[in-house]
Amino acid sequence: MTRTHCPYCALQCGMTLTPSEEGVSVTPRDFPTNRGGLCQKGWTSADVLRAPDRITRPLVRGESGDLEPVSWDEALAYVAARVRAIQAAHGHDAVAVFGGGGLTNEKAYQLGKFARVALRTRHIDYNGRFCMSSAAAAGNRAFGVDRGLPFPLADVAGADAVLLVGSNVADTMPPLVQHLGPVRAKGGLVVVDPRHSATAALTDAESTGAGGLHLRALPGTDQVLLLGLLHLVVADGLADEEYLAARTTGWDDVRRSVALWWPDRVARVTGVPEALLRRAAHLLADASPARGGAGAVVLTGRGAEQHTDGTDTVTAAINLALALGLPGRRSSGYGCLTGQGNGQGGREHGQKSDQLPGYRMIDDPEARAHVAGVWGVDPDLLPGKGVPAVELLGKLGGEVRGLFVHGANVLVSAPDALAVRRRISELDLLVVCDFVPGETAQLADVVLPVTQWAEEEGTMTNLEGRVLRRRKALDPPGEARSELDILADLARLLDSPAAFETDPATVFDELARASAGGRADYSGLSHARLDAVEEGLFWPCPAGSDGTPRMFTERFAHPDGRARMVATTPGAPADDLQPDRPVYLITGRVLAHYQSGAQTRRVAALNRASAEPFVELHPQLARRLAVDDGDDVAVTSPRGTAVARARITTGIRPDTVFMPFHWPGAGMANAVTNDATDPISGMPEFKVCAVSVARADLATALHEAPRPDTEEIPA
Ligand SMILES: Nc1nc2c(c(=O)[nH]1)N[C@H]1C(S)=C(S)[C@@H](COP(=O)(O)OP(=O)(O)OC[C@H]3O[C@@H](n4cnc5c(=O)[nH]c(N)nc54)[C@H](O)[C@@H]3O)O[C@H]1N2
Ligand SMILES: Nc1nc2c(c(=O)[nH]1)N[C@H]1C(S)=C(S)[C@@H](COP(=O)(O)OP(=O)(O)OC[C@H]3O[C@@H](n4cnc5c(=O)[nH]c(N)nc54)[C@H](O)[C@@H]3O)O[C@H]1N2
Ligand code: SF4
Ligand SMILES: [Mo]
Repeated sequence: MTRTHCPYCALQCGMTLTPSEEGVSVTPRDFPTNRGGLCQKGWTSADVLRAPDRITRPLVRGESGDLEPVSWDEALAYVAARVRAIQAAHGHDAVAVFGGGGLTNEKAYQLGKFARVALRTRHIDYNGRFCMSSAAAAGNRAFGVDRGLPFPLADVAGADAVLLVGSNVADTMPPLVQHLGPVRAKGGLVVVDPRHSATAALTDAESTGAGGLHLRALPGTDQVLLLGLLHLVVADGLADEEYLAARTTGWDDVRRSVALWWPDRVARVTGVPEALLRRAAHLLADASPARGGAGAVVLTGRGAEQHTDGTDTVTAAINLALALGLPGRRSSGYGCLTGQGNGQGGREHGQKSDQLPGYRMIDDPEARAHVAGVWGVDPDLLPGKGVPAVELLGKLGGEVRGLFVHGANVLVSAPDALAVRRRISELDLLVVCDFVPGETAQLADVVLPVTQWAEEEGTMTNLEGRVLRRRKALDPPGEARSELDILADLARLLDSPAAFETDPATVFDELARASAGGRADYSGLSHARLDAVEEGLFWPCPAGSDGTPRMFTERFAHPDGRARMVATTPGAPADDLQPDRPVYLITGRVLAHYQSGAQTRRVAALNRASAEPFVELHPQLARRLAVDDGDDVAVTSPRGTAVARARITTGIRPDTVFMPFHWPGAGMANAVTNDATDPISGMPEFKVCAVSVARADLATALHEAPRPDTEEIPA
């Protein structure tokens, strides 16, 4: 019996693995986030361990153009030789690394070190840029530190009201819904979503008895809505002036800036009736401890964040929370619901283009000296700042000639993915480490097979900032190896001036030293210490500390101890409605599939639950387009077209269609999405762009729909 955690999302539900005939079987385990619950993906997660097309040998593209099995020595020697040749011709920065928020802390740390000292490239970034970067930027700006939830998830259950902006937890983190139970029973749940999502449905009176509020805002208007709520807080005298004076700076500016956003104007921009805005503002204010309530929590998800003004939208959410005096108070605060399994830890240990381990900035001389000291290299050898993910993908085939991919499937998940496919095919070298032949691996020159969650030791940091142990239950199949071994071998072949450890506990100890004194301080943690506690430990955890479940109770992380309020101005979608593209496309997730689907599309039970992509559209729009339920519908932008079956529902606004992004091929949502990014965080605007929508049989005459073909890979 092995006690570990689910391989997928940031809830990191506790599970026990028991040896079985097929390998291991999964049973849920009581852990503070899931309390014995698991979603369908967690229940079936062991199926991916035995995926029939699992990669078990290193593959190199041969003369025939096919990927052919070779020995590890051959594969790694080939990679090292190609890297040397590219760097000799084009410089160190011509080789780039693209990481992932699913990697363990140990792997994320080692990948950042590998890029900086073995490849000596400034070009490293990761898929967390698609996911967490706007909330991280806003958290750093306001609080001086970014931890998704600065309090344990269970605290939410003690609140009277929860405002959930652009998050569909009922599908994306089902066991989390338990923590909302008491709030729903009091009628305190407020959900902002253009769709009547499974989470919005939790506010239905029939579902709870009490009922909450669903604010069905126009896509991309969350910031206006939040400024409108803050306007009402000011106008109705609901702000916690004592807290604002004692614990924040910038309130005067922010107060003045929301004067413009009176309710009637906000109602016109967002489409949310004035009466609902007033009820939401008062519900939150009455729940705040300052006004005698049990607590109020403001949470954001990707619906609010994946916009070109995402950082400012999160800032507006934080300003609202601060005005009500919530952060650092009991059962109260602001939090962002981090998405990937190690979306939190993945952003702390050096995968970001501008950061070194422990959340240190790579252009800070003191930070460079500290980390270079741990690595045993000269600080001048470390490269400078790179560029965020979308910009990095834009350089492929140009300035960047070689790419290592660890834990992302950008051919399906990146915005404007057809353009990414074109650029990737221009590379001189693409090396993909993965355990299944995802769409990106299928294009690679070299595919290196790696271990999966249940085959490895390590740590993950969940959405609460809780560091927990991933444990090994079985051996990997064939010749699959840990990325820690692969990186160490490659570093040696590239004559790295620093040594690379391969034992996860030893790598963790090194990470802990590198993080010491940084914003995300892990120096008091070790595998042994984490093994001795049942429920993990929260960072910051400097040596001698027992960790920090609740942050900001006394002070914020800025040097003056105060939170910084910054006035913001809402932006419009970068690709806004046009006469010939009169509908908004929004994108997101379904319960049964995870991200690019590389893992979950390999699980039969999940394919049965959710077999194919679809387009959700309102009956009014469907009637106008002569579309029946189940018809193929083409959704088109200047980037490309996606064709998928119509699902007609009154749950969506008539001016908006929704598509999940889990599938490649004709129905790939990211053929259509826009790669414009937030200027502060670099996060792309996945959540909104303007499209034309038509029945596919009528549309193909108008647009030559580009249909990315899927290439075969040898088993
Ligand atoms: N089943 C499943 N669970 C997952 C994942 C998965 O792929 N599948 N991925 C994990 C990861 S990495 C992440 S980041 C999280 C994401 O978790 P969520 O943020 O909950 O997921 P999404 O479905 O991307 O977006 C949430 C909602 O935003 C709405 N939305 C779209 N546009 C807007 C808008 O302009 N404003 C507002 N307010 N809402 C809008 C959508 O209708 C959708 O219901 O889920 C994690 N859990
Ligand atoms: N249209 C649209 N697009 C989106 C989003 C959206 O809401 N709408 N959401 C975005 C978000 S929030 C995210 S997080 C991204 C995620 O999108 P991706 O980055 O594509 O994420 P995954 O599909 O999880 O891809 C992970 C890949 O890494 C492999 N893998 C898993 N663990 C490991 C490991 O330990 N080592 C290695 N080497 N490989 C591993 C898996 O098999 C898989 O092939 O998608 C983004 N794309
Ligand atoms: S909610 Fe997330 S962590 Fe929990 S079982 Fe589902 S995918 Fe796994
Ligand atoms: Mo994500």
